[in-house]
Amino acid sequence: MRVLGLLAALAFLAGCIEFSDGAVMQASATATSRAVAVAWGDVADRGVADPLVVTNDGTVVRMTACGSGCWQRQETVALGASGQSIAVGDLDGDGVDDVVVGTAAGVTAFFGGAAGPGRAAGLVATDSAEVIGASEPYGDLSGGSVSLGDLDGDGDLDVVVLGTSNVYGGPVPTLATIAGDGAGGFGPLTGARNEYLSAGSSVVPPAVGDVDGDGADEVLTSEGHAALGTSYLVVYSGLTGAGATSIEVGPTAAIAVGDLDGDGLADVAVRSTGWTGNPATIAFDCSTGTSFATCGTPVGTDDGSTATLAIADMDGDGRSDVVSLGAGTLSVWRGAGPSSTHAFNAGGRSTHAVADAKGSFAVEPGATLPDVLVPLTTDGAAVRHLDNVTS
Ligand SMILES: [Ca+2]
Ligand SMILES: [Ca+2]
Ligand SMILES: [Ca+2]
Ligand SMILES: [Ca+2]
Repeated sequence: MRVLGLLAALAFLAGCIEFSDGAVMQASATATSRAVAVAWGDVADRGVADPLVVTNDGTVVRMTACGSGCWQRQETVALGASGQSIAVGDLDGDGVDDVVVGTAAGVTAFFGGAAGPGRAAGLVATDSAEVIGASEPYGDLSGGSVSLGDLDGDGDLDVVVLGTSNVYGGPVPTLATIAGDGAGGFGPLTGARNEYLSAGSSVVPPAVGDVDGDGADEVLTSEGHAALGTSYLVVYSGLTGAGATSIEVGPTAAIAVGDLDGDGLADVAVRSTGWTGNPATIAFDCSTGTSFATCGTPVGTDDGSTATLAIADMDGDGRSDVVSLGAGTLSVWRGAGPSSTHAFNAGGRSTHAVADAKGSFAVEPGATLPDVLVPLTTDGAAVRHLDNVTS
């Protein structure tokens, strides 16, 4: 029995996270339309997270499965400007997913719902609210990146925007934080972090998580000036907006937040595009509550310069895994779990080629074996569905 158990354990550890290529979904009938951002959300209160695709020609499209692996356009909402980013969460407290969409002209929330009197199911243009408008800190802030988290710890989701402002002969990278009131309204955040980042900054989309366990989320950014040739992971307090430089992470980076070591505190995976003479690397840094400590070394590195990152449990074993997309390859570093306090041991790297990948992706929420959506560079706002067939 003991031998069989050991063999079973070895087989488990040696296993890969496997994907099968699902259908390519076309979010637009227009050939020149391109998918620029994707997410999953149960915005129609169906009990199923549907793919949501943001397009460069100003739409957000909800796709639904139509059998035998096909996908159909269920609804299309006009944004009024080129789409750039999307985040999903319940913003009005009705238990149904809502979305925040960033465009070249601003940031708007669309509230999800089932079909009802005078209202279609899902996202509808009339059931929406401007997130940053009149109260916008810096004029015409675009929504290049949007994230949701509870920055002030009051239980309601707040909004983090990394966009651009047309000031000082801009565009200038600008970080802004906006309070959600839990009822679909938005306003100034106590302790807001609103600032221009230096022109020429290398900035990546912020991640949001509670790294110190105080019940309020922090905002984690990677910032650096081209002249420095490097970047720093900066952690901003959601409560006060105060920033602290934590880790030098190399030139430009992608960051993801999640609990790598199982202690309940949000940890961070950071991807650098390469120090001088060195290849691109991913580093795992685990929160100790007051600082970060290196907590594992990934086996192998991807080789893309446009990689994005996520932390999610991809094989349903209850341990966080790290997902990266770069140079047409989706990589998953399977978390083997903590071996000691603040240690994340990657259990090996699984890879899956994704032809024509554009560089971002979205992991299905709530699934034991989450599927992945990858925007493609091809016609008709194409998005590849990757079916998680890990066994
Ligand atoms: Ca809602
Ligand atoms: Ca809040
Ligand atoms: Ca916190
Ligand atoms: Ca896992």
